[in-house]
Amino acid sequence: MTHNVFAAIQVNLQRYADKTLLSIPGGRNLTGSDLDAESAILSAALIELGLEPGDRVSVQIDKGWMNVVLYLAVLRCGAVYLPLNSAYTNSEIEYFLTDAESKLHVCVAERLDHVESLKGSIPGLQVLTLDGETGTLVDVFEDAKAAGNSFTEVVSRASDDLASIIYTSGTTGKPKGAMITHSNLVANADMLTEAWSYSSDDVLLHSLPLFHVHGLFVALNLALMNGGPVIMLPKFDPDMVLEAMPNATVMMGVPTYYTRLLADPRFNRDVSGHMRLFISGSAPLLVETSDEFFERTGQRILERYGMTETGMSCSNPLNGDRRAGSVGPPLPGVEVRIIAEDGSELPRGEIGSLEVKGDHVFKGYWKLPEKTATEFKGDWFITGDMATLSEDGYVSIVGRGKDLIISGGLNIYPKEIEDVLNDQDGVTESAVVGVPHPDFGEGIVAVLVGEHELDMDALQAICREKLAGFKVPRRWIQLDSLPRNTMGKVQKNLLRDDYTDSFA
Ligand code: MLC
Ligand code: AMP
Repeated sequence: MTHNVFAAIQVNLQRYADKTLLSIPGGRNLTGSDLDAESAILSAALIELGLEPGDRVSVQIDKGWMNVVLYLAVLRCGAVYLPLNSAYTNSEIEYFLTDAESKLHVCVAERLDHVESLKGSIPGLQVLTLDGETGTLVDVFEDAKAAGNSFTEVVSRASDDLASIIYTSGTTGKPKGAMITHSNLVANADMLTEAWSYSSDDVLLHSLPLFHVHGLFVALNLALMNGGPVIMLPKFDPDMVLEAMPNATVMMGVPTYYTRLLADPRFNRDVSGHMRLFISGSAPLLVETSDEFFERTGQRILERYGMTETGMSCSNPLNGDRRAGSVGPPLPGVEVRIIAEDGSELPRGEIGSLEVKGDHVFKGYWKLPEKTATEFKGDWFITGDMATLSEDGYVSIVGRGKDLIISGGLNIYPKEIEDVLNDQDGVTESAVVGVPHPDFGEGIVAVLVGEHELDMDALQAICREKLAGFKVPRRWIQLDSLPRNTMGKVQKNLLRDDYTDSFA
């Protein structure tokens, strides 16, 4: 028996062969049979290019049907899918491709020259573009189709073989590749199917990016593994979302999506009344947002909790008490515990470090066995989140043990920005903090100490060159010194307090 997650998806592509499972408003509609057949053709093309099971295929492209077919084709031929945020800069991309030893990179035409220049240092790297004049992914697909090439099989995979690597940054400032196995993905989709009673009758309004766990594994995998249609929008845009909503039954999003919808007077019970489920995650959903949503629509957003390394771990119940400010009980098959600083398990109600265990927990960090070892205690994974567990088993995330900013559902590790700033002439030291932001949840403030008066515009330009746009601080402060405690550690909490109104 194969554990390839594609095999679990394919059952439904074949069961719903004539049903439209992927529709792009204004674009293509693909049935189950189209997705099965087209992923077979593209798989054949990938195999023809020399891809072997276990090879990494890195992907930095725009969202669309071809992205979905590529994802399925990579899984089908046993390769490892490595999605990359389209906002990542060339220098960020260089790190990911080199570290992952990517064998094939698929990008947009404007990135081609840069990726071609990496070929000398990444053995065997091949590059295809999504768009452009020649040598595109579409050409490769069309050539295989014209030649009648189709890989109709599914490469057998063991349960702990890798399906995907997704890079997450870390407190060291250096991104780590989370190794996600085929059985992780199947386990997580099964848990969510059960918890949310997801079925082939659900129509998913998909406006999340396809390059993170939320849009790819929680949203797309869950729908496809149930034979449920997906209405796929290129991005979150209130106009498009409101237009598509009448044809959908389930929506998933980060809290910013819901605050933006609430800011639109057209979003009311008439538009939302037929929806079965609104789900939020990736960042804390404010109680005010949850309550305002309830008042406006009569529905309580279902908040769930997870991370790249684990997929989803907790969810508020479908039926029962959806508690604002809590992420709900652990999903079926997931165990959670709250641990004190001394390593002991804390009683209910006390705040400690959240650890999780289950078949959804990833295999470890790519090429970082020591780092992996420090993040696990046996089978228990240390999430880095601070949480409480109520008497009746609800988890509430109350803070972060890790120095992390979450902006619009995207993780930003201050250390990565501080490293760039500290490298610049005249910068003595820096501290980057997240403070409340009405749209993104948190916004980034950079606090610097300099040898002289610093040119903040120049520093911002350097950040733009080296870091994805969403990581660039939006407020810049210069101080004579950073506040430190008696141990010499920078007191970021004081900086957060001082600049808390930066985006008010
Ligand atoms: C874009 N920008 C952001 C940003 N997104 N700034 C801060 N935070 C963000 N999240 C900046 C860009 O750099 C640009 O600025 C400007 O905003 C406009 O860019 P845009 O792309 O047009 O923005 P917009 O379409 O409004 O995107 C905002 C967003 C998007 C919230 C819709 O970021 C989004 O879809 N976020 C979801 C991310 C996600 O999928 N997270 C799940 C991770 S998985 P400039 O100045 O550069 O031009 C995970 C596990 C789990 O966490 O539990 O799910
Ligand atoms: P990522 O590394 O992008 O997968 O982000 C995972 C992190 O997002 C978690 O460790 C949490 O800090 C945060 N997160 C995800 N969902 C929630 C939620 N519902 N509430 C609070 N934080 C969340």
